[in-house]
Amino acid sequence: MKTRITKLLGIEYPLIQGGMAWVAESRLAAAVSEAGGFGIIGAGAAPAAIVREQIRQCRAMTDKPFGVNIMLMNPEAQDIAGVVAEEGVTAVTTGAGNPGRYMADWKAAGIKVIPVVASVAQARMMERAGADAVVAEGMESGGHIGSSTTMTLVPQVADAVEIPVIAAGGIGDGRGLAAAFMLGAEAVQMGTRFVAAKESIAHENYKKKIIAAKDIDSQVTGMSHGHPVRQLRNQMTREYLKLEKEGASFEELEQLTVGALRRAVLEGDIVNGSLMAGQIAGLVGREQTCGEIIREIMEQAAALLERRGS
Ligand code: TUI
Repeated sequence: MKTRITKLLGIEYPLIQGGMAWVAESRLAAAVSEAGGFGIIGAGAAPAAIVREQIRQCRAMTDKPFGVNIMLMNPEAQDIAGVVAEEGVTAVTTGAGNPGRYMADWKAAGIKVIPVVASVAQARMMERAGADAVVAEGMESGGHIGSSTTMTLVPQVADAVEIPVIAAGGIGDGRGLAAAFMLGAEAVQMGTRFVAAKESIAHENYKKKIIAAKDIDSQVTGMSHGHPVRQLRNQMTREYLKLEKEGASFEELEQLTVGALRRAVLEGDIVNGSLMAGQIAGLVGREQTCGEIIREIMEQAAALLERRGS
């Protein structure tokens, strides 16, 4: 299953791991890359010095290509952008903003740039700015989301740009990968299934909640003030949505979510933490190694795509 993305990144399989804040540290990224996918260190809210350390740790664990995701709302984004250019990872993915101002430095350092987009307009803008590919991320995803579904977004982005498209949002097995290819994608990005991976540092409580989740167990908070975030339903999301319905201010609502992702990932706070996960959580049945996950998905997808071919 060789595509422009496997070629661009120098990887065996067209499968990249989402850059989940707090969860996607060097161990997870190295495990995904070792298994033939593309592992990504999620810089999240980390300071630049920590990101540098994570890159060096990852490099000590694998000689395969890997990348870094930069959440552009992070006040340290500029410093992290510099660290990435200095350390020279294979690719950068970006979320929650426009990476245009960093593009020239990354290109000069030979780094591939892959912005995550939630609309056709953003995809076009990133292509014009010099992006090598885009991740088209549907609202089935966990975390900060746009408003289009993967089914509608991916083919429209694939038609709108010449650069290759990676599909994300709602993909958790080989059927999802095969479907994404039918929509015009040349790789997929998966987050939720890797949160529950053996090599993920997410707290066991968080992993168990994903494994126990049903199809309708996620909720989107923050829609009213333009910051929609998908996470598993718990006391925090119920309280948030109640206050949001009553017209609470952004500042008041934010009190509930400050540090909530960290509490979920590191402390296993499943009551008041933010258990970011996509709608595909209901499909995640057990904790597996990244190698097992990737092999299973690729075998299933290959069988489906072969059957279609015949
Ligand atoms: O970034 C994400 N997902 C995320 S970031 C995140 S960290 C967080 N932590 C606590 C609370 C809230 C967030 C968790 N999940 N996905 C990629 C993505 N990027 N989706 C949508 C966008 C996006 C949004 C605006 C891309 C570009 C953009 O603006 C560009 C422009 O200038 O129009």
